[in-house]
Amino acid sequence: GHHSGVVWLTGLSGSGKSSIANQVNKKLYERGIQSYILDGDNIRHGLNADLGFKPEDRKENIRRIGEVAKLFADSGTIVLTAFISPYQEDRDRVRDIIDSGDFLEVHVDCPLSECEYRDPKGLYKKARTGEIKGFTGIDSPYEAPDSPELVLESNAYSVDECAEQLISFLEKNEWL
Ligand code: GGZ
Repeated sequence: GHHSGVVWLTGLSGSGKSSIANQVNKKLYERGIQSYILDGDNIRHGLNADLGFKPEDRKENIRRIGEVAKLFADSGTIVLTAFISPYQEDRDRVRDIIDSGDFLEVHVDCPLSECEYRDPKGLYKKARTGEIKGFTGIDSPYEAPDSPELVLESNAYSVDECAEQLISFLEKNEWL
């Protein structure tokens, strides 16, 4: 049997959190391990549709996601979350509600310049022109993790390599 818990990916918009989570999810499925992704698509459009991107809304977004992640982990699932989660305090609060050892903070570390270059949805461009206000990395802060369990350098490695690094880390820590 595997260990259930929460793999918390944090990083800038465009850093590759969702792509890596999807690749890890696929690899776990192939091994017969139950995992589930929480991301903007299934959370911000539903449960958190009432929240925007003001600091207090991001805080509440992360708080609710933490509670949902805890429930999934309690049910025996490996939860992969893919949210910017820019504030250390908010990530620490999630860590505090999850059983010790069952929370892995993973920094998907990609330079802002690269995220901005990728700009898959054109949002950085809109942030630069002022069409979007309070965009993370432009005019809203991103606090890199103080002491993450793992750092994935998504600019130096491919999505598949980052996924493999995460899987190896899970094996080393006896989650798999
Ligand atoms: C940051 C924003 C913003 C602002 C819309 N700041 O590339 P994306 O589109 O898919 O990822 C971003 C996503 C961030 O939502 P999160 O729930 O991960 O944020 S947080 O953890 O801070 O609550 C981006 C889009 O939403 N987006 N406006 N102002 N990202």
